Amino acid sequence: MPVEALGDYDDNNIFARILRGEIPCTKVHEDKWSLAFHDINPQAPTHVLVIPKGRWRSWADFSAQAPDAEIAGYVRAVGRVAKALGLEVPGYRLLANAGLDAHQEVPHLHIHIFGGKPLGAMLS
Ligand code: IU
Repeated sequence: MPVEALGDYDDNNIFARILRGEIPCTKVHEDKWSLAFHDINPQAPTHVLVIPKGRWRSWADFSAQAPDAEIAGYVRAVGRVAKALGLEVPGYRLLANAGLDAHQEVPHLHIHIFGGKPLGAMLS
């Protein structure tokens, strides 16, 4: 089910639990600001999620309220992960679902990295 209207951050959402090490993940990168791991239900040959370590529900609160250093650290991490996955030259797609209409399911900001095949046009 997609998340409902924005509310308080839920410290028990699945990605918060992954960040605390309570639930395992297949980690591909970790730094001061971010954690990246393979999506459990991949929609492309490479499908990785990059999440910030801060308590942000979605792109909406993160982009408006996160300190500049955290935004820079997280955004740079997404690029580094895509490059480390070997996707920079063939190309890749980034996606961040924010809120109900976008069908955001986990209420902790995550950017999807898709790649590993020609992805075709988006949105219909
Ligand atoms: P969305 O943008 O919130 O719709 O995407 C959530 C993603 O989180 C989705 O691709 C799930 O497969 C993925 N995911 C995961 O990798 N591990 C989990 O334990 C759960 C969801 I729950």
